Amino acid sequence: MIERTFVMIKPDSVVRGLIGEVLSRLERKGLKIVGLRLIHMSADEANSLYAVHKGKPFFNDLTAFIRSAPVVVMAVEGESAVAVVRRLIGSTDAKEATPGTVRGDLSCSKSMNVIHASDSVDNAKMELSLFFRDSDIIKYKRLDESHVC
Ligand code: FUP
Repeated sequence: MIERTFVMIKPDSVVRGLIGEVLSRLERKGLKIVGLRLIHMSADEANSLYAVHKGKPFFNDLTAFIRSAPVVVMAVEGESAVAVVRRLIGSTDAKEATPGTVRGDLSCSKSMNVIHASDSVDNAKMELSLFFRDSDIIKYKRLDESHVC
């Protein structure tokens, strides 16, 4: 089943010059970028994106970090895209993330962990709606679509 998920390249990756590296990993996996913007997240957007963590000890640091530099927000499509991207990015604490994953290869931090991706189809819908209107999503065919999944 083709799914659409929300992916964000976090401020640490942007200021480390890793946008291309992270995008490339998604593209090479066969995932299709159907929405893409470089933004400075507003306080309201940060609070909404991380609403599930409100009240936790790391919430204020998390929202401050996510607004400390630009982020790249993306809509990403592919076969079982939600689970595929989650496996590709690795576990939250990058120290423990499996080598070969984005976090496992590019970070050692639990907070500055390079990338965010939705953990369910429902959360993907909600997170995408914070940053993209339906009309922002671009439909096109990748030439390798019949070969990668
Ligand atoms: P993930 O889905 O892997 O991004 O992880 P969570 O939704 O559990 O956490 C969201 C973000 O909160 C993480 F990417 C980093 C931050 N966080 C901390 O800074 N400390 C924690 O103990 C847990 C999460």
